[in-house]
Amino acid sequence: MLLPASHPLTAHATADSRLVRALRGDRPDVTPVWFMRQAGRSLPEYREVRGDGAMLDACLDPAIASEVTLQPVRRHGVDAAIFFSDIVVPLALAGVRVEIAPGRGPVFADPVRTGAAIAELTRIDPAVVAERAEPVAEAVRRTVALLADESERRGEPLPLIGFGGAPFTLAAYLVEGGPSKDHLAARRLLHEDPAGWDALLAWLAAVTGAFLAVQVEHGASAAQLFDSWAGALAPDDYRASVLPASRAALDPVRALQTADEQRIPLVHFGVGTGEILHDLAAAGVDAVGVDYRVPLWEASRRVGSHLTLQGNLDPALLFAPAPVREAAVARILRDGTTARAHVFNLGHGVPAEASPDVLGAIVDQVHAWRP
Ligand code: 1CP
Repeated sequence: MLLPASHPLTAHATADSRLVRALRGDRPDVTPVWFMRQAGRSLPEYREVRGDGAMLDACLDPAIASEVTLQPVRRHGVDAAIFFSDIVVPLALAGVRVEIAPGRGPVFADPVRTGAAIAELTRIDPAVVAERAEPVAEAVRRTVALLADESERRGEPLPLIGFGGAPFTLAAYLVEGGPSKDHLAARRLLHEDPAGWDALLAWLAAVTGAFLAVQVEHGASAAQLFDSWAGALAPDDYRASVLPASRAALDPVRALQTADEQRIPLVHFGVGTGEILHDLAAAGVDAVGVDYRVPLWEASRRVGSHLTLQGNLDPALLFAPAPVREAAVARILRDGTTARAHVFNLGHGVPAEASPDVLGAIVDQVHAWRP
């Protein structure tokens, strides 16, 4: 499908942004940097805008979602915004009963653990996600307009990153009914009812794929698939029972093309995925997000030289003395030169307790660095 000529990759020159260039394999003079979970939790201005309302209501309020998305861009000077939303938003749009419990995460009223529950869920047509996604579309449009103003002020194009949860990570919550440590309920279902599992993952792929596509159609210039908990799987199980659904989740974005025939850069990230980095790459993406457990030089060897790497400062280092943190950032920048291109990030999300000043200092250090 052809995107309108007003899409930022064409109209706002986000194709020339440091982030999009690096994701496509270029090495801009300045290494791009953004932080997973940069919006929200760690910022006092977020807590002010959010108030006491429910998290999912905030995600579906275009004024709140767009403002919160911009906050870290203004404060830290990062090279991209990531859309303020949550991986379970498309499930809520599909009519699944889900809430985000404060301090806990997504909680489902009706865990999906049996063949009957899977059959009932998958009767919902994933097309309803796109039909009900107007608040998401409007939030993206507003965000892109705010980013255009901010780009003008900074003299640097600023892309919006859209995102979605990968089918396995969504299943890890949906089958368990909420957050869990080892995602045993989902891993058990995979082996207990392989046919039901495949049906569930195919449905989740369609739902999250629709959510990703809406964000890109309305102005996101890149998209990241978060398979946060894929590291809990044995590599053979990941390849046989999960990877095909993750690839399918990205298909709706892969099918999009800008008016000047550009594809949308795709990133695939998971935690504890050292053993399956090569498989994450095989989902058909431009970049692989690496957590902090594997140094980038080793990740380059595992992924191959045809992809960009994103990562991978241990979030715990945000609390280290400045010289220790600076040495770690410098090492990651050096290790990043072993990949075809590098996008600096943390190895997982910004912890709620992180100091905003430390994030700003990291942005300055990355921007000042030259290979
Ligand atoms: O009220 C609040 O502020 C709730 C905290 C919160 C926020 C700010 C949650 C609950 N989600 C979010 C926003 C969010 N979630 C974003 C946009 C903000 C940004 O990145 O800057 C994104 C990208 C996510 C994605 C997300 N949600 C992931 C994948 C990334 C990751 O951290 O691994 C996952 C696993 C979730 C589930 C989730 N949502 C919220 C929490 C606390 C959790 C994790 C629960 C758990 O530990 O299992």
